[in-house]
Amino acid sequence: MNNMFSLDGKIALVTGAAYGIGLAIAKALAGAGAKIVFNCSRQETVDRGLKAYKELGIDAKGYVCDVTDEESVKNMIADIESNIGVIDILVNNAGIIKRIPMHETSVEDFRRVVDVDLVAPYICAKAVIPGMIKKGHGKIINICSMMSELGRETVSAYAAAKGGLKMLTKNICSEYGEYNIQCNGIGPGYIATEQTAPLREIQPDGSRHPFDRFIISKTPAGRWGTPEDLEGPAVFLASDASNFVNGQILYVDGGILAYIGKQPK
Ligand code: NAP
Ligand code: GCO
Repeated sequence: MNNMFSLDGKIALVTGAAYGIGLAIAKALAGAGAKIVFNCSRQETVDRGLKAYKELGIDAKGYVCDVTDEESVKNMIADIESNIGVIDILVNNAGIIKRIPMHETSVEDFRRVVDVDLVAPYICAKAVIPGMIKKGHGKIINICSMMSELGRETVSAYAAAKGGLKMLTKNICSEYGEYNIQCNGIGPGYIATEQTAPLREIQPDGSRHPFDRFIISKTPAGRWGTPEDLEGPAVFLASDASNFVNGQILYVDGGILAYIGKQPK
């Protein structure tokens, strides 16, 4: 039974995996046997990641590479292929968010979010697919969001990108399923990471942030998720256990998307 979740001998590239969700996913893939490669756009973040992997006893290789820069991504993939091996698993995790009312968002800011959260997963998938086709199999996991399904004030670019990423996932499945490549998404709910820290800040009077209380009331599990909540789903989607699962988004949200919300008292 355990064997179907084994990633022994597999090579996994997890983008933006220095901390938070990416680090937890990479840690889980390493625990199942995979060799971990990750990248961030800045050296200081790569160094932070290398320190975290060392503390976890994981021998990971880190690259400085901006995922929106196609040349840089191609060079990184070529280097991985010649020095480590052909990538079996790509996790498109690197992402950014800008919380600005849409009518005040500059076109530059909107484009940057779409570039990192949607165009970059296309660039990275495009770069690994030829190797996966030659190897005869591949797993691509796109980190989507609640905003792949829902909107809310101030996150128009992020919602547009993550909604697009859901459809890119289905299209990669449609185009490359015949090559034994499975492309699925993970849609994390509200996860306690640095990206969401401003939404959980304790108020000057010591009370919880209104958004924090709002999310807990919207989540049947009654809590924020943790990066570790994503570990099992990631191993499942990276392993042979999911070989006939393709084009799906697995929402790991404590039930948010299933729930209409509490009735007012
Ligand atoms: P995060 O703060 O969004 O971390 C992002 C990581 O991506 C950092 O290591 C960052 O390093 C890297 N990165 C950003 N832009 C990059 C670029 N252009 N090229 C390469 N690397 C880049 O962490 P997180 O909260 O764990 O989120 C991870 C993913 O999950 C994101 O896609 C996010 O949208 C998604 N997500 C998060 C939540 C949540 O509640 N936290 C929920 C759903 C989905 P550098 O700054 O050095 O580049
Ligand atoms: C926000 C949040 C979200 C989450 C996540 C939800 O401001 O609403 O940052 O977008 O990070 O993606 O799944």
